[in-house]
Amino acid sequence: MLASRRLVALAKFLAIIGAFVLFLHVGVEMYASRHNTTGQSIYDKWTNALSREKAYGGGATGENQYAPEGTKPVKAALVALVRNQELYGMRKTIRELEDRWNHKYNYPYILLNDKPFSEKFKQGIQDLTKAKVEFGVLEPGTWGYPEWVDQIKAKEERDNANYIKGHSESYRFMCRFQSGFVYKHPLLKDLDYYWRIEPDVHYFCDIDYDPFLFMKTNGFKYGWNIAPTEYEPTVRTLWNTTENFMRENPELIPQHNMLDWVRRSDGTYTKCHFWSNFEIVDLSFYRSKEYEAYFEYLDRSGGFFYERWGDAPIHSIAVSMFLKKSQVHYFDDIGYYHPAMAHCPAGSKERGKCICDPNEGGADNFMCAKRFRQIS
Ligand SMILES: Nc1nc2c(ncn2[C@@H]2O[C@H](COP(=O)(O)OP(=O)(O)O)[C@@H](O)[C@H]2O)c(=O)[nH]1
Ligand SMILES: [Mg+2]
Repeated sequence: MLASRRLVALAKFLAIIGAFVLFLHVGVEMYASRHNTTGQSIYDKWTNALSREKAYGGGATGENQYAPEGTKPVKAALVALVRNQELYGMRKTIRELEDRWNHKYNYPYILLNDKPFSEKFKQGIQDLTKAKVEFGVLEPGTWGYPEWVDQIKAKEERDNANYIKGHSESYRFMCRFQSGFVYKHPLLKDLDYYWRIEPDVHYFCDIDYDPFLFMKTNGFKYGWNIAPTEYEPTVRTLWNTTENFMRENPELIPQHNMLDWVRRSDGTYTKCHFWSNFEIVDLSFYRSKEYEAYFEYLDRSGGFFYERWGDAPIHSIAVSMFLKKSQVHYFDDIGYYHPAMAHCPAGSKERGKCICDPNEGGADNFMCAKRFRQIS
């Protein structure tokens, strides 16, 4: 009798424990789905990840299509303009990019310099990767002043400039090169896409797919990651010059464009720009007659030297004039840092094993990122 009472008590105790465990499990599930910032269920995320793996080359390890020596699914490369003295900054960038992504994909690197690379630099980079690395010197005429620029006036601007890099002549050569010449360099002539990289940047998350193939498959022309506003004193007449260009070349501006991103309803310039130290681009965009005409027009005006026009606002205004929003992709899943600003993807713990704190990666909340999401 006593034994059977004890048995009943034990059964009740076990039932209570069982109910408690069940309750706890349901609670955890609810909490997890409520705190899933991507708004997807765990199942959705899993199936999306799987289909993305297949469509964009994820899980490519060991497949020939990404063998170091072989041709890749996309004619593409990681491209940097860099100086010999930036070897260790460049090594940091490439080490991280290899660890986070390229050890599986083996896309080649193309490094360019206005001076010949030292043997130490070349060896120091090639040691980091089994992918092909090519080193190139810039073509004559692509670094320096065009003949029509008044160099005395340019020097006056540098001497009086009160903004970051305002005193630098080489910085202006760099911005002009990145705006109108990098994609014409002979080492890039067979490329369809490039991913621009720089020394001393960070990639916070694993990237488990091929962004080049992703661009190609979706017909994207321009991919970006951080979008700040430009500092006014560096672009004092850029918008006026652009308005003149549009007025004089209306046939080059398609009706479906993205101008609302850079132009307010009252016609003024938002100064929104894609931070071009990270950009993944279908190079046919830069090689188009529209882009070329715009670059020529700006270059003729001398604003690279009489002000300090950056390649970022120029690329960005060109994107806004000539592309549709559906051709422009926000790589908000790529965690990225360039000195001064960072983007940490939402849901960074679950996605891509990021090492950044999404609460600190404020770039997603920048006015220009929001404006991009709002425009159609
Ligand atoms: N070869 C070479 N590369 C340069 C020169 N100036 C800048 N760069 C490169 O151009 C890119 C942008 O320059 P950076 O100083 O990072 O400009 P910021 O990102 O606007 O602050 C980096 O990859 C630099 O290594 C230069 O005079 N020569
Ligand atoms: Mg930089």
